Amino acid sequence: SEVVMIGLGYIGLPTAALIASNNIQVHGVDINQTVVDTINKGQIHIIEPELDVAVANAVKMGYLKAATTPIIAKNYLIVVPTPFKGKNEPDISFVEAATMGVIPILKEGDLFIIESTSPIGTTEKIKNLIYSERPELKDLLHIAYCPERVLPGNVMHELVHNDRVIGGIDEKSTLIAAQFYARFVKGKLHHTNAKTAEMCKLVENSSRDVQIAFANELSLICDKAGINTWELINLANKHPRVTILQPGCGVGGHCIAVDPYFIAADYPLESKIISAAREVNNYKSFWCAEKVQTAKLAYELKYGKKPSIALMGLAFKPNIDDLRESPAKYIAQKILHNDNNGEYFIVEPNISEHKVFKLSNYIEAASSADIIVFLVNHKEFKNLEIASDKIILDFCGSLNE
Ligand code: SAJ
Repeated sequence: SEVVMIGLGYIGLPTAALIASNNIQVHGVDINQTVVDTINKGQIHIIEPELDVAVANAVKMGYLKAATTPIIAKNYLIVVPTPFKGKNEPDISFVEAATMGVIPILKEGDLFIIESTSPIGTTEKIKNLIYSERPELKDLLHIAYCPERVLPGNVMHELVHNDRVIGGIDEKSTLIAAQFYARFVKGKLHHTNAKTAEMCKLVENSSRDVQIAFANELSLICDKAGINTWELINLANKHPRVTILQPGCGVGGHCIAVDPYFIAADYPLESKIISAAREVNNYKSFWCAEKVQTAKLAYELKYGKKPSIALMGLAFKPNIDDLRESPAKYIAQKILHNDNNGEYFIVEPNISEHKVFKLSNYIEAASSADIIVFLVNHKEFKNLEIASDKIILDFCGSLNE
């Protein structure tokens, strides 16, 4: 095989399929036997537009095969998760384990790439690990860090067209890694060193987190001041050098709410704004849940009966069906947990059923409930007709565009 791809998840599998679609032989590795079997049948275990066709074709043409162990290749890519251990400490043990798995088969001239989001200095650590196990290969491998930056929901397009940052442990490694990506990436390939590339990935997501935190902080101030946040932000953004993002019910997903901790854990004294942004964005979800609680009590006091409540949206962002690490789901769980005999309409137009929540149709929910809570700015909610006697809590600007 030409390429061994270790980790066949949300990034590894699409990347493997893309490389294979360029008639390059890819051997995919995953520790999960069910995932391996699914892929070898030409099927997929994750949801991502266009991925099903790409994998089916790659497997049918014989360019993509999956297994639980690696084989000898020329290029090795590590695309495994880097979760947390304890409280917000990044855990690179999957990257280390994946590396250990290929160390015995590495040979002179091979290219070894880490794509997993990693704390600063990880590539250097992994280099030392490899050379301590195989001292005879010292300086004979090409090792680089090349983060992915694709947007869930648009992965197959962005994998090809986004620019990439390529950071080798030396200039030759950077060059060889860039030549590899040039075979399937159309975006520009920017050369740097490994440390800068590692930090670049973390900074991109931290930057977005900080900017969203600013919008969320404004929304709290506006709520107290009696000002419409969306009108305010829209007006401020008319200034030629101001671009404020949108407030919401918190920040979710597996990257933006996670990566800033990778910087803050290693540089706690310096990461003041980065840490504060995490706090603001986490607090925003808690605040939204409290607001619903308050509205419910106010209704009970006024009408002497419990209101029915529609919770509009569960996904972690608009117009996708991904509920993982979703603040809207967290808020819904918190509200239902505090009130298990209330009448609720839980709405998520992008999925048909859920194992915990009984889902309702969004039009029916908006016409039946006494209190309507917009948690996610899905396109379906934009032109909803809502009777004037309803109480509306719009946390994501659904009614303001
Ligand atoms: N959000 C807001 N207000 C906004 C924009 C977003 O509240 O104005 C919220 C969303 O609702 C969501 C969260 O932020 O809960 C994150 O959504 P997102 O669309 O900003 O980002 P992700 O997590 O889907 O993907 C990000 C992207 N990074 C950047 O845009 C800098 C993507 O390019 C990365 O590849 C991905 O993280 C990753 O894998 O790291």
